Amino acid sequence: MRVRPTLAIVDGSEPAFSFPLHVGRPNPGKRQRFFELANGMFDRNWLTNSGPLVEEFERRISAYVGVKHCVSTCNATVALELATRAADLHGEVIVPSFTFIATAHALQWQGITPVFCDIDPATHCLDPQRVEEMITPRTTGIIGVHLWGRSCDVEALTEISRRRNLTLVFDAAHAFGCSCKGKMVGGFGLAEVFSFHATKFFNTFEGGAVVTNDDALAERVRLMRNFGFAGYDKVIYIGTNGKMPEVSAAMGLSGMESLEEFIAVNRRNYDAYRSGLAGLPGVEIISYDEEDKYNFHYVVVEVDGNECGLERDSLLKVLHAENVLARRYFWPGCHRMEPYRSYFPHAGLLLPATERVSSRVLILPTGMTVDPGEIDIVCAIIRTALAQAGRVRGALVRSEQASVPLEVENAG
Ligand code: T4K
Repeated sequence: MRVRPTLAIVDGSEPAFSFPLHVGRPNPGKRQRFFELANGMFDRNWLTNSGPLVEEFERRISAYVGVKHCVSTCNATVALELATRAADLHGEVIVPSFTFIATAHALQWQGITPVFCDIDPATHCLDPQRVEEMITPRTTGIIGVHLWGRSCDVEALTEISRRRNLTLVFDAAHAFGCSCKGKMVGGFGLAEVFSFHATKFFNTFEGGAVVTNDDALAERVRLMRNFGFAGYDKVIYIGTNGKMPEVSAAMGLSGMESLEEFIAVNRRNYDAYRSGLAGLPGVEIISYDEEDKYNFHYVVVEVDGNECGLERDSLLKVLHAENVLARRYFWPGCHRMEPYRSYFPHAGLLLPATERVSSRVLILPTGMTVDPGEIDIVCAIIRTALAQAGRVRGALVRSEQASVPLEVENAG
């Protein structure tokens, strides 16, 4: 196992990487295939508004996921807005706070109150027992988030939503290509929403989709996505512009051809991190159940400062100094961001697991642009930092005293 003799933050040595190692680097698919598809688009001179590439992309996604309908969109945030609006969610909707801010914003944007619910610290997803406690007469729905591609407790949430007459929707932004108890994510609840943003393991530049087995919901989402048009000059619904353009579908169709390769590389990288960090007390990489399919898009590590000698944020500073741009997704939780922080200043009292987990989680770089040799170096940095925890803490105190603002202080 590789060891790093020095650390940039302690010894002032050169960073381990001369280039930034990002989380969320886009995965390049087959470039030639993309250009072929894009050329066809120019030949047809049909760029958006349900062109043949978008239609083919939607067919391919529905078949892959095993759902009746895929309605592609310009991004997942708009897809969430469309799905929740078409599902007639209103009043209060229960969501985790430990998610990307878009989950909450998609509701608030429509005047729906996101009610933040705590997570199960073992899964990082909604804790069904806590969900039950957050239901009020104003509650109309639940949005579960399959965080990191690990599915929510779908069974328990489905049971609660049926018993309490609530609509269940899933934010599956992280979970394209993942399964839950053998069934692909996409077919649960009334609808699920995928993100195909550039930073996702499979991307359409920007993009998303609402997938559902409900014919009426799919029809409403389709209408809403295109201003409510039901034909030339005929508007029958309130709508917006949520369409995916042809060029995004071209990217998606070419990416589909490399999907299994993307997943295999992510899996290889995950395994490399797992063995590189094995045996480090207080640094635990989240695990995936061998019985299901995962995309391994996020390499998520939980840092217990008491056990390993360095708090998560100190380790983050060490890594950033080495040009390893790890991220603190989704610190500090939606409830501690505006406008929710002002609306619900005491929400944190009901979110102890969210507060604890979000202060410990670190996301490490992976994807097609990261190889096991680089992962070996990242793991070596972490090992050295923990072995020299006292020196790292000293260096950080000195840098704070000298008021050298570290980039990470302003992050999040
Ligand atoms: N629900 C959940 C649970 C989500 O996680 C998300 C999005 C959504 C809903 C909404 O989906 P979309 O509406 O976006 O389809 C990024 C993504 O922008 C966001 O899509 C994603 N989740 C979130 C987890 O990550 P940021 O604020 O971290 O993005 P940014 O600009 O800092 O980029 C991350 C890193 O990626 C950078 O360090 C550099 C690298 N990068 C990024 C881009 C765009 C590249 O190397 N190349 C690129 O082209 O949110």
